[in-house]
Amino acid sequence: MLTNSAGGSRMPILFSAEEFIRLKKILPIYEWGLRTLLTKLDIINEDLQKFQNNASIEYIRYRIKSPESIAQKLHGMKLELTADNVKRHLRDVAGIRITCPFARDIYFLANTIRNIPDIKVVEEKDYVNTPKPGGYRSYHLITEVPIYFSDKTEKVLVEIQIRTEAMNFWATLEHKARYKFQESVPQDLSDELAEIADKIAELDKRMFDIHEAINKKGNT
Ligand code: 0O2
Repeated sequence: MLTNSAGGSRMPILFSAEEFIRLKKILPIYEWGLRTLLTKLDIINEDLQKFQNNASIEYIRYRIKSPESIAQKLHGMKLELTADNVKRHLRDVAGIRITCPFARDIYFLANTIRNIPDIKVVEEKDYVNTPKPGGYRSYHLITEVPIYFSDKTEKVLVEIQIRTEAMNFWATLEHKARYKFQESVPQDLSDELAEIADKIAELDKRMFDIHEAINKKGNT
């Protein structure tokens, strides 16, 4: 049972038994898409670190959305809870989050991903330059990953979020607040979160300036 901080509870949103079986059958392809893309990103990261002295990737996290969370999302989109709707309407069942030191690295990595030959970027959202009204900052790419079988090729969508450590700190706390208050975060808290989001962006910028100054002075 999911509960909120006010001590209340909400009815769990569940797939029917039949649709749950269908969902279980389509989830492995998301897992394979995730693994395919993670392997590519791991190799890119190893090359960057070992041979290019480039620390643009701090760390990579990934997850397959849980059936409960998938059901919540479809419900929020006012869609019937079916495996077909998952395939048709959800773009973040498989998700990868890359955390990097500075905002500049975000654009470098987005470009690197765009250049992976068999990965197609089907959608991009730049919430770094254009944050969401609540203050959320992150760069989102929806990628289409081919999965090769013995007799066919299938394509699966994998979402990649790229953000700085500071953006991640903010997003994690804000996500927690939205979950706790079931999307209705009290105004004082959301105002404070929005204010802190701007401060975090300023902090990111100043830390980058210091990083550049260190590099410059180190070279003189
Ligand atoms: P979880 O647990 O992270 O999987 P859209 O606004 O729909 O046009 P967007 O934002 O790309 O486009 O898509 P969506 O589906 O709203 O959000 C996709 C994911 O981005 C979310 O997944 C979050 O991880 C993250 N995200 C988007 N907006 C916010 C935000 O305002 N705050 C935080 N903390 N995260 C956000 P889920 O399904 O919410 O959750």
